[in-house]
Amino acid sequence: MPQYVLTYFAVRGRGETIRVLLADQGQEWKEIDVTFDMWKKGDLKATCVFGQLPKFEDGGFTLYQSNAILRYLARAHGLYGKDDKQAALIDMMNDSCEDIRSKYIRMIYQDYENGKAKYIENLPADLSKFEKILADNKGGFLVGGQISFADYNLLDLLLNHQVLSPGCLDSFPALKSYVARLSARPKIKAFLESDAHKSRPINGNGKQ
Ligand code: GTS
Repeated sequence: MPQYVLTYFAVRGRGETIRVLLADQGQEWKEIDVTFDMWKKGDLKATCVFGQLPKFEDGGFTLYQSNAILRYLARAHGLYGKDDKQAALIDMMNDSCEDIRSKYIRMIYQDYENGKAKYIENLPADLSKFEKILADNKGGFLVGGQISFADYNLLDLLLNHQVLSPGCLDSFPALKSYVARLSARPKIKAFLESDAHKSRPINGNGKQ
């Protein structure tokens, strides 16, 4: 039985970057899908340090907060750059991914009907920053020449945004080829084609 266990709702949500990272690193993990009915009972919530999921276990060690989980896995699997300066830059990239993810989640859960069009209109302002970063880095990743946890985060975000607004990368060639290249990594490709990925909706309210 794998010692990694991810407990989360049966959605991609904040769990999917963790899943893509684990898949690409050839790791096995167990999923515990929490239904909204189970969650509403409150027993599990009461045991979660911040009352939220995802929860991640590595043997007897338990972690919450999706970005802390990513960082933990990054340290374990060499996904945190080659030195402290690269690690700091990777943190910076991941924090910017988190800024976009927070905005996206707010729109999806609180303002989809009224806010979607405006959100899409404003999207190029955020995407253009990452376009420049990737166009400037000949290493092919956000930082340096090897994949980091921030790359998995950006990939998941870009895939979700291509569902939200299918042409959103058309004027960003570096982002477009980055998504194609990362999605074609054999283990990521297999994961993206799996039922484990396809059967989970992106978000818990069915909006995408
Ligand atoms: N900062 C946290 C993280 O990154 O893990 C946010 C976690 C969070 O918002 N979890 C939501 C939750 O547990 C689910 S989701 O937004 O990730 O889909 N909601 C249920 C609740 O009772 O708050």
